[in-house]
Amino acid sequence: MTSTPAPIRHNWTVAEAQTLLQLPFNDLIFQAQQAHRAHFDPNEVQVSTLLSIKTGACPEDCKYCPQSGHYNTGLEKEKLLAVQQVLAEAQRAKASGATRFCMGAAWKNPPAKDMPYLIEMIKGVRALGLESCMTLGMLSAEQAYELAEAGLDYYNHNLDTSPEFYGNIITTRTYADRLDTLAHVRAAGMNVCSGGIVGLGESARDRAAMLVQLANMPAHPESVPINMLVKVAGTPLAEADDVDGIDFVRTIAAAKIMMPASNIRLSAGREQMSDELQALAFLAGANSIFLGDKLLTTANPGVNRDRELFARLGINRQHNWDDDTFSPQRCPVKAFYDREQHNEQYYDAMAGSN
Ligand code: SAM
Ligand code: DTB
Ligand code: SF4
Repeated sequence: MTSTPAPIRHNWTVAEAQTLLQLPFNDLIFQAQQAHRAHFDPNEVQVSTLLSIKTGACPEDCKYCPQSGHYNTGLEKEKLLAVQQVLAEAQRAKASGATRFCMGAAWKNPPAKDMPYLIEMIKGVRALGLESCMTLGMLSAEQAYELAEAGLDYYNHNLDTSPEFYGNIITTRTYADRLDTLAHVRAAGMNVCSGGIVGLGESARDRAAMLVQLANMPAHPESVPINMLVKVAGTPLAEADDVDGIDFVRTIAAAKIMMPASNIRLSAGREQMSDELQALAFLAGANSIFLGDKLLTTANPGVNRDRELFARLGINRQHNWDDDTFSPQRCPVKAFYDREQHNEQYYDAMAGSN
């Protein structure tokens, strides 16, 4: 923490957010990085792993989603996974370096008959020493309390886009429904994870308006996923225009300036991004990712690519530096250090004062 935090605001206007998005890029990134450093270690990135615990045949019609039963995406449907199967995946995620395990289900809302299994999953994940997160669709106030009571740390429920553009993307559940679920999650005492998607065909004003909705909540979501649309064949958005990478990074930077104490997650879409674009997103204040070769149903960069990227950027060095996966080929800086340590001409300035 190197700079004094600006006060946390809950009174952003859409015009202000639009102004942020239009700043000269260098000014925007500098402001975002300053906001970030006031609250976080700039070289630390939180790592979560996702698992789809119930896949496909969703009654909702979200136009971006491969799991909606309204579109034919060729996805293999799966009923709710057995608790032991979920916990085996959680164990694997922990071994790969994740600290949070996020379980997603393609439901309108969780069926009452499945609540006991969900509760067992939460308890099992926490017993492994992982934070727990779920995204199960809409929740009633009672369901939110039941999940919180079981120990659920985070609930993810995205606003996805602006209130004005929302009806172009989803017709089976309203914006107000989403805000209600988020209020139930907050009232039950869980951490809120809520963000949206860039690339749905929305305007810059819509991106600004979505960020204002998130930033003007009585408390900012602790976690704000910013997804880049993953275009899936069979969905109505399969042929959507590509998102400009710089505009995507601008959205992350504005989110960070408006919600400086929140973790901004560089979420879906990383598989299609260059390492350089991801590095810019981290510079803009993104400090959380999903690790593992799959998101819910689509591809994510593998663990090795991410470890290599983290090594190149010096991210989470203290967690991973001694890991075997940092081979000399993958991490030239470490290779140089290892080699030069045995060279008597080499002076290691980091090693101390003598
Ligand atoms: N069914 C639950 C719900 O909608 O609340 C939880 C799972 S849903 C897949 C979680 C979020 O993933 C969505 O709100 C959306 O923001 C994101 N998402 C889904 N499909 C996506 C895609 N193709 N590209 C980017 N993000 C996507
Ligand atoms: C979020 O905002 N993104 C994640 C998580 N929350 C649940 C999901 C991304 C899903 C991408 C499409 C898929 O893999 O099915
Ligand atoms: Fe269902 Fe969630 Fe996909 Fe919408 S985003 S179709 S609610 S799984």
